[in-house]
Amino acid sequence: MNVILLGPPGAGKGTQAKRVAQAFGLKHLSSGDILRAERKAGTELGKKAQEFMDAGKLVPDDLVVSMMVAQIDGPDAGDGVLLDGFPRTRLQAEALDAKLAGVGKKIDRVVDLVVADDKVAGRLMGRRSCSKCGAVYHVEFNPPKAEGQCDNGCGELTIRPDDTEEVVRQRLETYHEQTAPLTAYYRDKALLREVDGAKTVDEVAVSVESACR
Ligand code: G5P
Ligand code: MG
Repeated sequence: MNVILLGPPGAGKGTQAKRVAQAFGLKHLSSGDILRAERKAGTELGKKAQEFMDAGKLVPDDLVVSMMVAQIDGPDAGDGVLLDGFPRTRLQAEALDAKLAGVGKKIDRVVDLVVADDKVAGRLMGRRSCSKCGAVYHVEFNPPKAEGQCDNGCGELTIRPDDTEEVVRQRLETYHEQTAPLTAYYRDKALLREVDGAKTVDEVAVSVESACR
């Protein structure tokens, strides 16, 4: 099974993707996490992506498509992939369809996490992330056991550099202009299932898992 998790910045894609991937034995592929790892490693791709990410704009399609296609095709794809943050444009969605069709596969489900802009902004301002294990927390909604420390013993939690008020505003604008239209693309293919993402993490997880079945 191959699943796409759609939704605005801060909708909970990463949080839910970790759970769903484990529940269904899927490989979790987050384009944002992969780009951040490229930046950390100082690769050419990471350097090219940096200015777009810091400005809340999309990294150019050609760079992201080749990066993601290489991962989808990897030997460890398991029972399928769970795509988080990809595709984000019509061109990326079409490139993904073409890639999967070429290897006799397809997208089986697209789950859209629906959360209003004012709510996601509050989530992003309070998000704390572990740069070592990738765990994601929120100071109020999903706090770590010890303030500022990862529950998995990795040490200090960090604030993502694109979680500032100005960049969050730009990320939301980018989402509405370029990514939200993908819901129509997948609705037309009868793949889209909408989930109310404005509840607790556990409540949303139940709805996402049932939308995947
Ligand atoms: P990313 O990394 O893909 P975004 O902006 O799409 O970034 P982000 O910020 O990672 O998405 P998320 O994964 O949807 O958000 O949300 P999350 O991290 O799980 O949760 C956010 C907060 O809410 C956390 O504090 C969490 O605890 C809390 N929370 C989560 N779920 C719930 C819930 O159910 N209830 C409650 N109450 N709270 C919850 O992309 C970053 C950049 O990389 C580039 C772009 O520049 C982009 O801006 N990029 C791409 N560019 C081009 N094409 C692509 N395909 C690209 N992918 C990435
Ligand atoms: Mg994420």
